[in-house]
Amino acid sequence: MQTLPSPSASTDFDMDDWRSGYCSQPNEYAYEIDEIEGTIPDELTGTLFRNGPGLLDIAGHPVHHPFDGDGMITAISISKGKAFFRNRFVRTEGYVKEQAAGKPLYRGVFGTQKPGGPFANAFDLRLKNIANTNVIYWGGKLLALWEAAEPHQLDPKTLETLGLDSLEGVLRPGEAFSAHPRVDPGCDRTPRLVNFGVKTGLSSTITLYEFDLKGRLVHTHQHNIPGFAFLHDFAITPNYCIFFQNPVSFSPIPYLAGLKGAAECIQFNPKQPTRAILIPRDGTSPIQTIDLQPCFVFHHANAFEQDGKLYLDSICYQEFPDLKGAENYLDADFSRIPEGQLWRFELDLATSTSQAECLIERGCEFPDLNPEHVGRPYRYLYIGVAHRAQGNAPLQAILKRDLATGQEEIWSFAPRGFAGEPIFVPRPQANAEDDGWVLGLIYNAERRCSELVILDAQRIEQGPIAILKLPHHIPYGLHGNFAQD
Ligand code: 3ON
Ligand code: FE
Repeated sequence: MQTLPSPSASTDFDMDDWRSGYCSQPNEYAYEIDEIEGTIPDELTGTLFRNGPGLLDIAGHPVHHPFDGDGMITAISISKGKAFFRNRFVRTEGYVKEQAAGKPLYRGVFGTQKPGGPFANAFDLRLKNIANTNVIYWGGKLLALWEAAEPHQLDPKTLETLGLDSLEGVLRPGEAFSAHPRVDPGCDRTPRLVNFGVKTGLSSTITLYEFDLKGRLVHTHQHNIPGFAFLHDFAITPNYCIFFQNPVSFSPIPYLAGLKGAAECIQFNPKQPTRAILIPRDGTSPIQTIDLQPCFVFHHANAFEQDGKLYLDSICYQEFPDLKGAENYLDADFSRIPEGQLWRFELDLATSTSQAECLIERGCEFPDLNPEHVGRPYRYLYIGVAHRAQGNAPLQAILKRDLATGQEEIWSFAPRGFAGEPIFVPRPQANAEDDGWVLGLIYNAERRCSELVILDAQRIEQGPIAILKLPHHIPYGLHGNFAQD
């Protein structure tokens, strides 16, 4: 095992190093990666697609929060031990117009404002679909996702933007489609893409969609739930879609008045429970709700049904992890922001009661698992973690947890490397759940460049088996997927 130095703010990372990963990357590249340390496994073939904010400024005006940055897709295609890199901005209407105008023309959900103060921003309630959160390949289409509007379709080879995509007329213009679809591997091996869209208000409407492999809608149903619901992600089992309704309220006056972004008007109410909402996938059985301890959840790792109970593994924050009043996200005081921790919830459907247990205390985000186990019992979880064992800090390591034994394996990129979402890719014809690789796009602050690292999922502690060194950086990203050839 690597020796992890004792936790202390000065040993695991330097603030300027961390900040430097949030520089804009305005360039678009296409080249074969020629600096490779180690060896790319021959059996690893396909394309890693990632999304995230590529610009942290609009023509020199900094965004207020990275989640407001224009979506940029990175694609790294791997075949026969070689790798080809490409990155391209999604040509959203907002990106195209702002780049032409040379100034911000829209407000961002996370607080970016147009120049000119509150007068210039008040009552401008248009949403700029920035297509920056996830990218999936499904039904022969590459789709860039942003949860508050419809997807953008891209050419999977060139990453050229083909336009907004209504999914064959399923979505109305501007209709929400979450950035966290789940692929149900299917009991009969016919996978389905399951996703939702939410329309918020005094009550909220959740629409569920299931698509077949060709991208055709096979099932949809709609449900109204009481109260404001900020639902970034969900989890599925063969029988349920599961949502966590965070205990938050929305006070939109500062947003309407041009003072704050919509997401900055969310307040956490620690005295209210978090509510698990279980929607049967048949679309007709009644919805069940179960109250849980108050916490804030963006992401779920997985869910499964076992012995009449429903288990859900989720990244929980003690409260909404906002910037705690920092003027600038680059000056965020990590010690004041709660860290995410992995909790397992056991939901008893017969009694509508729950129990919760913390599985990973170390600050963590961005879980992944073997895609064959989505919605089913599973043993191995991969997740980005902080280098230090306690407290909040940037993600600098990749952790694999054996949920059966509690054993953990870590590989850390500290002090100068910063991690994001690890992606597990099964080895073709694998027969063990962890037989495959873990891919991570790491920002190396020493070189001010990013690197794709490949780890053997059964030997995390041996470190990367290959490091693909890019001659430039990719700003810290959000989510992505590996499309196997
Ligand atoms: O009333 C609604 C309020 C609201 C917040 C209206 C709404 C639907 C427009 C809305 C919009 C929400 C949006 C657009 C959310 C987008 C979220 C996003 C882009 C990213 C979320 C990321 C979450 C996490 C946990 C990231 C973690 C990052 C790190 C650990 C560091 O890299
Ligand atoms: Fe997410």
